[in-house]
This record gives sequence, structure tokens and C-alpha cells, in this order.
Amino acid sequence: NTTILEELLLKKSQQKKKISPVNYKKRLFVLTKASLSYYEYDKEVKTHFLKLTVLRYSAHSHHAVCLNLFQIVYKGGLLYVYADNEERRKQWLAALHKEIKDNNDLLSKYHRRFFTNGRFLCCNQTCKAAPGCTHFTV
Ligand code: 4IP
Repeated sequence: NTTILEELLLKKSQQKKKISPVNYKKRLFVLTKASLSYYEYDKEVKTHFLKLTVLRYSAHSHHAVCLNLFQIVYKGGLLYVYADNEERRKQWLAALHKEIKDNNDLLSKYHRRFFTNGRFLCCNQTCKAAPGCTHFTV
């Protein structure tokens, strides 16, 4: 399963629990044909700890919030990822879109603002899995 793209990127905590902190961690993101994963990566000891693997997901740019930001929507979660610059964001999105273009259950809508304090700032829906409010453009 060859690696298509691999890079240390900043991610926002997904806040899966009710009282989760909002923080940002550098994680090693790895895109392969079959999946997208991120690892905790320790440069010193060169070890990877798998944090998450998703097999089916949707990917959207999120520049309404920040130029370098993109989001990964998957069953049961929403992941915000910051690329180092807009160029890198474009490259990640292009690679992600290439891998998921044949998925027949891709979302056509997403949320263009953050889910914060129990609601989406764009549409005020209070469920994290609420259907998107904005049509997706590449
Ligand atoms: C953690 O904060 C990390 O940000 C986790 O990210 C994050 O997991 C946790 O969110 C959050 O509580 P601390 O390290 O300060 O405890 P990572 O897994 O990359 O280390 P997710 O997967 O949700 O981003 P919750 O949702 O597990 O609370």
C-alpha cells in the first residue's frame, strides 16, 4: 500500500468528549490508496504511534476560516488540519480528492465554519454530525 503523500501537519483536537480541550498538535499525516491516517511522531526516537485511520471520508477546503485549513469529514468525526501554506493545502486537497473521487457517498455539503462550544458557527446546528449547510466547491 504505497504512500501518496506524507507530511507533518497541525491538527485541531476533535473534541470527541464533552469536556475535551481545544488544542493543536503536529501529527504525521499519511495518505495511501486505501486510507488516511495520522500518527504521533517522535523525531528523536523515530517512532510512530497511530492515532487515527479513516477509510472513507470527504475532504474540503476551509478557507472561510483560515487560508491554509482543510477539513476531513468521516463517519463519526470531523477533523481540522492546517497545512504550512496555501500551496501545501492545495496539494493535499488535490491528492485527497483524487483518492476519493470514485466514492459514491461523498458529501455535497459541508460546514464552512468551526464547530465550537457545541454548535456550528455557520448554521447554529448543535449536532456534530448535522448535515452540511454549504455547497462544496473544490
Ligand atoms: C488531546 O489533548 C489531543 O489534542 C488529542 O489529539 C485529541 O484527540 C484529544 O481530543 C485531546 O483531548 P491532550 O493531548 O492535551 O489530552 P491527538 O489524538 O492527535 O493526540 P482527537 O483524536 O480527538 O483529536 P479528544 O476528542 O480525544 O478529547
